[in-house]
Amino acid sequence: MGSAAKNEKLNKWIEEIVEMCRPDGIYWCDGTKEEYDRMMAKMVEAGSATVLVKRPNSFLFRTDPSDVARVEDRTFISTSSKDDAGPTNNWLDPVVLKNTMRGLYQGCMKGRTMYVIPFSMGPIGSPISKIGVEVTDSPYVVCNMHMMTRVSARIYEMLSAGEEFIPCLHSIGAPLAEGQKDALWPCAPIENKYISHFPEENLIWSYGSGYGGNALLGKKCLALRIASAMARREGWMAEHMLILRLTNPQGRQYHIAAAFPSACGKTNLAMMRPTIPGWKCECIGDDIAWMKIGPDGRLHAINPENGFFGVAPGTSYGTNPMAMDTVRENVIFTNCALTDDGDVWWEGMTDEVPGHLIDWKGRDWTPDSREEAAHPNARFTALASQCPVICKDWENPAGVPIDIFIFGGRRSSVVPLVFEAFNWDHGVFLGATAASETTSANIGAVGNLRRDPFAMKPFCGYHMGEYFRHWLDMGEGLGDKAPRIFYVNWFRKSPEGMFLWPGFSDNSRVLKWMCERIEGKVGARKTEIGLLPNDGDLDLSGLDIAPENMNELMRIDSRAWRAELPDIERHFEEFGDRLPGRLKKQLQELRERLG
Ligand code: GTP
Ligand code: SPV
Ligand code: MN
Repeated sequence: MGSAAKNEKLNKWIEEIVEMCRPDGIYWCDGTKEEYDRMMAKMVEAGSATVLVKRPNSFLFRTDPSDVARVEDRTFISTSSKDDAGPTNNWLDPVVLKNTMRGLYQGCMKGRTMYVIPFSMGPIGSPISKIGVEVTDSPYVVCNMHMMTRVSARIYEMLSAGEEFIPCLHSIGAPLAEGQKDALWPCAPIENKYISHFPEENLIWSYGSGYGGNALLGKKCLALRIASAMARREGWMAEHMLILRLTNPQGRQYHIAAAFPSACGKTNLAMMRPTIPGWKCECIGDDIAWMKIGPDGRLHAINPENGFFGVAPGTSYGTNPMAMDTVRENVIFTNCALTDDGDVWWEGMTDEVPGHLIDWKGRDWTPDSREEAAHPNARFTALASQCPVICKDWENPAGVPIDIFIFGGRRSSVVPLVFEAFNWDHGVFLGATAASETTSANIGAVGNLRRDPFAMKPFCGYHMGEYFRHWLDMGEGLGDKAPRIFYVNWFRKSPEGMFLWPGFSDNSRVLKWMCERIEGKVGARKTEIGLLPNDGDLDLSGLDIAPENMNELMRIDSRAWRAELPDIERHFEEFGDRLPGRLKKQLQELRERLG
């Protein structure tokens, strides 16, 4: 078999997989550009990748129409006791689940090459980083992992020296019979898809999907679900958060970490270009933060990823110019539309809609077509280092000290533009009760309001009630060095269904208010739900916004908030006796304030 590393656990694991999955051959990845180019060329030759002549070294993939997003219904946290997975996760007994999956894995790589990908989440060799090894039969996954994680032959040396790793097994679940022609995007039917996590043994088994978080196992599976369980055991945090550095005109730096659910604005905020003069924003990460209390007693965050897997639709030079500049070259596009001159296009990219396109399903498309040209969850994969506003400290193993936490979501009504938590417990309550309208980042209904605590409902690898407790414990550990907590909603709408707030770069105005709160430069008015900006404190200079829109954005409708209470109560009841009493107390206090 010819292993690339002298690591007993690794070689035994690989042997077992070969025995079970029966690939035609094994390839040990080294993460080099030659490797990437070779694999991409093969996919172009096979017809699964399209060369984009307008963008150097960039390619377009079209997935099977059934394989376009994460599959939360098919995602499992498999702990020996069901109670340990908690009410927000799908659970199956590990013995039962492994049996079912072994059945599916049996011979599943026949006719295909099995790739072994050694990768690091976080800079290679940094004390906070974790090593993973993903085994996959998808060359698309290999190329994406090259960008989203640090893939390198150096990791084989570390493994040979006895370093620990997290095994990540992935198969698209589509064996090829002798002489059978391959599909352009092979995958398994939905009922055979399994995205399984065994947090008690730091193990990931994924079957049947080639898309995003289902298949690039370093991302949601390792860096969030497995890492969140490790973080709780070891006293740190793994969160679904962007990280940014904001610098004010005096040169004072603020580090902000914000948790919004999938497709609710993390990438956009992380790369924002402030509209307010003299302020600067730099990106450290756009999706995941790993945070530890440092020697200075503050919370330090790193971005464990190496690239962006960003939502394409809605991205334009008007909304997110830094993302547009990030994706000029060396990009993998998935489920975008193809223009006649060999570029990609998606809804919202340009004011002028092209007269003809090939849509994400490979069909001719014109502006008269009824369906969207790009899938709403179409994505780009690009290196973080290509982002023009990437922070010079983004790979610093010591991380950056967090000053501000932001929670939020997509709420067309009720929730104001911004408010601040009264204190840590109240902030944890805001995170724990966060709600958002569902998006196409998951396969399922779009636009349904659901509780998505800390934007972690799909990503918490253990009992959510214990996760709340962990947040409270971290607050105790941080004491007066804890970040201040805010809540935002960029998505409130008018009765006519228009966004009231311009969003994007104008969100800098809201961040500025937060920084001024920290400095004690501005006060705030105490309301039932939290601390709101005083009139005139939110910097709206140069912004053309109707005063009635501003009023609506800041309005607190006590009746609507009272109407939220039964749903929050039901949500909390789910956690039974694992719900911390301090959160029950917060709910009681909210009830009293609302009267
Ligand atoms: P994931 O990668 O799924 O975790 O998503 P994300 O949280 O990074 O969301 P992203 O920044 O990609 O934004 C998702 C969608 O929301 C895009 O279509 C954006 O154009 C849109 N969006 C982001 N920020 C704003 C905003 O401030 N206002 C409005 N109206 N839309 C926004
Ligand atoms: C998300 O859904 O939050 C994403 C995209 O970041 S995926 O990697 O597919 O999970
Ligand atoms: Mn995400």
